[in-house]
Amino acid sequence: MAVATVRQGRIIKGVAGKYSVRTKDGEILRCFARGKLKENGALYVGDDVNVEVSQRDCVITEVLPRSSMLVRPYVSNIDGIIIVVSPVPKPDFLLVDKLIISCIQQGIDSVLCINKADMQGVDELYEAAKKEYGSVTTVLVASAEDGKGVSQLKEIIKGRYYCLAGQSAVGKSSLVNALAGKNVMQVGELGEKSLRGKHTTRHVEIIELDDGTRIADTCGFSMFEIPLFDPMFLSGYYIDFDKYREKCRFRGCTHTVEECCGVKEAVELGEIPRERYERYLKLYEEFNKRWEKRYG
Ligand SMILES: Nc1nc2c(ncn2[C@@H]2O[C@H](COP(=O)(O)OP(=O)(O)OP(=O)(O)O)[C@@H](O)[C@H]2O)c(=O)[nH]1
Ligand SMILES: [Mg+2]
Ligand SMILES: [Zn+2]
Repeated sequence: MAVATVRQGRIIKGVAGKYSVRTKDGEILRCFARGKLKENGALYVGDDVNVEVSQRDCVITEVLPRSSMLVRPYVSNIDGIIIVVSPVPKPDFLLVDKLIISCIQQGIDSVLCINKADMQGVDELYEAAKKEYGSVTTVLVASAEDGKGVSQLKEIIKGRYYCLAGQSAVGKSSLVNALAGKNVMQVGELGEKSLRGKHTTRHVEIIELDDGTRIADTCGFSMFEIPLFDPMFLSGYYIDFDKYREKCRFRGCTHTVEECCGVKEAVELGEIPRERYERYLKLYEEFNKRWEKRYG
């Protein structure tokens, strides 16, 4: 009987129960997963894994500890997220808020990329994004179409491992192609009726750039729930609220119904954008409802 050897590598692609694992010396192994690891959600693109290699097949037997992990998109061990929005489809800043919260939770970086700089409406979108997120993350404008901002983005993520995230058809795969300087990912079209995108990318895949940077292209999404925690702690993930917190009268102020709240005062003074604060209230409400129902 053939003896299996154990090799280590990183999952760079996963489609329908088959995984591509890249070993340290650059070989790509086509693998299946063993037993429990077959279950949905047990393996992530980006996972470092042990693979049993025999003459017959390659089987992933073990996942090594992860440094970070996201459920939307489904990736692990990333250093940061490139959050992509564009004038069309219509940007969803609540989704951006949630992605930034995920980054802070996971202790990873974020960059907000306004794509389709060649389109109308991008200046207004940049102004709005800069106002809302300028003190929270890096905001930059790019165009996968004409290359604007692509080298700046490449510089920000240089030598690290980032994933792209955002709605369908904002141009994530197009940006991957622009960053790679060649067409590695398939690009879709805008759905004519809804302008909501067609979900062209249906799997997660890691692309390695010529400077060693790695990026994961991911599937577009518009709905996403952050894993639940006590809503009391939600505002802690709004780092732009930090400097106003000390003016709150109550310790543990949630900045919702309390009197004498530094955050609410900052909203009134226009120092915290009202739209961002109102989305915070909405998310707080959502969390509260889920929290109350947490035991079923
Ligand atoms: N005008 C303009 N169009 C762009 C730009 N980048 C992407 N697009 C177009 O936007 C559409 C969607 O692009 P994709 O790259 O497939 O979008 P995606 O975010 O990967 O979409 P999913 O895979 O469905 O999540 C395509 O028609 C692209 O040609 C850009 O910078 N400018
Ligand atoms: Mg795509
Ligand atoms: Zn407060």
